[in-house]
Amino acid sequence: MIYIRKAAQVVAVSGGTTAPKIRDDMRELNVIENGGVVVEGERIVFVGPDEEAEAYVKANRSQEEVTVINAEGKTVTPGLIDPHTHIVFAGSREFELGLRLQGATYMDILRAGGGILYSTEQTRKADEQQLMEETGKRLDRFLAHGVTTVEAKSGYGLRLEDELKQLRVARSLNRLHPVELVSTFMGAHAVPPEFKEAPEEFVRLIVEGMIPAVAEQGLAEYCDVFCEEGVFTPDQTRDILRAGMKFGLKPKVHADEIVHSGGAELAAELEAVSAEHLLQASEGGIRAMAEKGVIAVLLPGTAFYLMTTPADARKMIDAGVPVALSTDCNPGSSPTVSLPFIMNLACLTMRMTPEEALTACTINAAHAIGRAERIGSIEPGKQADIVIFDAPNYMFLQYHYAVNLTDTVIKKGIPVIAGGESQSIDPDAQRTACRQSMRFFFWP
Ligand code: IZC
Ligand code: ZN
Repeated sequence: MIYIRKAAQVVAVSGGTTAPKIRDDMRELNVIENGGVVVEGERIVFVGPDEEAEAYVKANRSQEEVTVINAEGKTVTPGLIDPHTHIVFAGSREFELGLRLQGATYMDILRAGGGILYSTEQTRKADEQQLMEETGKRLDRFLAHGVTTVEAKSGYGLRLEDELKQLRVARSLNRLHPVELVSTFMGAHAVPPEFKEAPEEFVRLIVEGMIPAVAEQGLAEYCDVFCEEGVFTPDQTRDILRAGMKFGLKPKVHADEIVHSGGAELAAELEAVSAEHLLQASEGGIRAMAEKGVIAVLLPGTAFYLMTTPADARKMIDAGVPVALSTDCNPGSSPTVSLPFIMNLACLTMRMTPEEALTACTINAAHAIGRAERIGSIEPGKQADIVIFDAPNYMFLQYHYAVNLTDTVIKKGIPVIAGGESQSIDPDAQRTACRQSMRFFFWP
């Protein structure tokens, strides 16, 4: 049993398990001042005022069996959830920053064979071991920033064997690393050079070859498409996502990021789980998303890094669209793992309130990856994914920018980071070769 005692605030973010929070409900965090949380095994069993938590502990266990975590002066939140990442890749693209500073756009670089296509070359060359090591390091850093679950998209293979390789790496890391991964097949991330003159052929390969193989091997839950001018058209996106749906892969769309192409409307038409980016989404698209309950996954870090204007979060929230936030962690347009920094940006560049930002990184993000029954809030019965921040209240997270205030992280009832340091829970579990270069690989 773990007893988190005397927290300055326990921010439960409760009340959003059955449906994502929208409008004013996004500001309802259900904060308990001087709160306590009790965890038994993998589950949260009590949350409330600290005196009641203490009474619960006394009534249910003898003192010796209880690990007490003193949270005086600190703030307890649900583990942060990142519902949109491209973390399984090899190599890096730091040289693109210089090109962009000289005036090249993200799309110029992609059209010239760089960008996603450069990362594809690197990822195709890498074996699973190398991808495990590079991705594992990123997961360590996510965890150190209070992120306990991430979605992970494929899309740097762009041919069957390498798409499967990326998805297998995500599956292995999900088993080995404390951070939980939720996989999305994104073979439609770019058209690879070998299909440059025949993009329709590539779409056919995705529909007839890749989707059935991914589904048959149970390697993904979602299917995503980069629906963008010069990448995949709305018609191609529709064909790919419909094919995915036939095989049980739930649809997501990279929509209206660089130009308006009707991605938000298409997401609504398909009743997609989420539409992501949405910088150029139309009013009609936003209304349609609200009607169909499509979650907007907004990525203000990408707008910041590409030096563009972010999505109109206020318009979406006012229209009743459920909003979630994400890093978009990827080697080109958003090389970061700091979801707390994304909350800063959400407030400062999109005028979301601190309350909305936290909701967007917890329960609404859980809905965007189909995990809201289990994670995203601190409520009895939910999995104990909990972060303690060195902050006297939740507003500190949005106020202190680009500072990592993560103090303690509990994943599935196990403290994996304490006092900002990683904890080796199971020293015996050092066997697998990939663990050697990683700080965390102890998952029992
Ligand atoms: O590698 O550039 N936008 N896909 C769509 C990305 C960014 C990832 C990348
Ligand atoms: Zn993306």
